[in-house]
Amino acid sequence: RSPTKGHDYTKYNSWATINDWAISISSANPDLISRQSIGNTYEGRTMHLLKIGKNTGSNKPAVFMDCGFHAREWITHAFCQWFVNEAVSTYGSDPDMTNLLDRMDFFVLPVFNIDGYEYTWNRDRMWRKTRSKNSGSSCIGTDPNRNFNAGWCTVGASSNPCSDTYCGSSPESEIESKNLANFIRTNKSVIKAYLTVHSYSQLLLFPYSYKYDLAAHHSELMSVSQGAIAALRSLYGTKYTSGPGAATIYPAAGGSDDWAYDLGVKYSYTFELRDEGRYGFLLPESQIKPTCEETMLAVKYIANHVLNN
Ligand code: ING
Ligand code: ZN
Repeated sequence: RSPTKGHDYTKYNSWATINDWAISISSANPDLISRQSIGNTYEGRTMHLLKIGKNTGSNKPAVFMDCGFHAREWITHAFCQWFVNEAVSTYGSDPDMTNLLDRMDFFVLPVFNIDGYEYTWNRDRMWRKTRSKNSGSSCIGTDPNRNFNAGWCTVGASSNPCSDTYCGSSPESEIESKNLANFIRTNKSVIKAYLTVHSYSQLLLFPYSYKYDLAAHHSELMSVSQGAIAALRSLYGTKYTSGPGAATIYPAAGGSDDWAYDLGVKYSYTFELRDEGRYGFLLPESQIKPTCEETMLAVKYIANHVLNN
């Protein structure tokens, strides 16, 4: 895979570098990766989705995973790149990964909020939201994780465009949210799991966040999350907590995991990667490798459960 040889997975990479990497790793692994657009961002950048899995010609169950909902959560963008590389590098040698890619597909969106990510590189490292204009306000952006149609803007979200948790003018008002939601709606017959990667706090959350009601599949979601965080912890001892969003972190409406779950994607999880606040969003590059390695174990655990149930 020479075209991707120069890519540094242990550094934070700019959007331009990630975009070039996605093209390279796809064309270097045509038997395992295909690349498609799900639409453009507000500022006109293309949201490329990678489909990773052995092409069998038949419909396989799929796991959908996105990174970079929130611009400043840089470890998440790094994790999606790591995941794709690990998948293609260990296919054929790791029996577990080989089995997963033979029998299922992973849809990976390495950067959801591309405009916001660019902004964190060029203007404001702590930017969270999208970069869309709001009518009647000089404040920019909507919180994409308050912009989905799940108890939209009822709790833990703001109707003030200047807030970091602004829910937008309506559900899916953001083109990025609409593009993602349209893809999942169109492919919901194959998408069995929805994983959205955030940072930080070391949590593995599942529905609901917009209400305190337990999800219909609460016990299974809980036991899968416990297995996943145990697998994660087995590598370096990193402690995670898992549970329903509202009770575990805070009540917040409009999240993509709650929306996907109510659409019918049973295994819907939000990761909150390292750390617990020492560095927060400014996680040092020295922690990219261990964070990604341990998180791989949790994602593989969930994927195996999906495959076997
Ligand atoms: N945390 C998430 C946030 O959007 C969350 C927590 C998960 C809220 C699921 C709603 C639904 O606030 C971070 N760090 O962004
Ligand atoms: Zn986030």
